[in-house]
Amino acid sequence: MQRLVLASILFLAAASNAFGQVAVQDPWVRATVPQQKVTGAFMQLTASRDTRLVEARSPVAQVVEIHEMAMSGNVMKMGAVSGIDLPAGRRVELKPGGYHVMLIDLKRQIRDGDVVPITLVFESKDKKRETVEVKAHARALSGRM
Ligand SMILES: [Cu+2]
Repeated sequence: MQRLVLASILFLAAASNAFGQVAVQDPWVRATVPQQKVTGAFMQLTASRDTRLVEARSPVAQVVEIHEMAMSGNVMKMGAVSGIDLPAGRRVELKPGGYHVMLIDLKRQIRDGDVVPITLVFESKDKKRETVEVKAHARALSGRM
């Protein structure tokens, strides 16, 4: 009996691992002022197996892109990337000044405290796709971006 219980626990652990490949921690969105048409979403991603963030969607924006911000000479530049590699077991941070999810052509103002749904699409090396829904909390923070 004891052994049977243990076996089913192990099975459950394996099953949840197989389905939830990517853990998303602390998703948040920078709140906007009226008329502002773009903002960024940030979070920490940890994949249990090698995968790649290839797409993001959100009902609050017409267009959602994956962006990278990096120094080019003395200038901070931002641009779309085709995806972000997530090596197994390594936490990858999307943060101001680095990788972020760019919400473009916002349909409404994002106020401090709002909850913004974001769908993340991951693709593994064997081209299998996994979708993860996150609820990002809007925070009003001053600063660039
Ligand atoms: Cu951007």
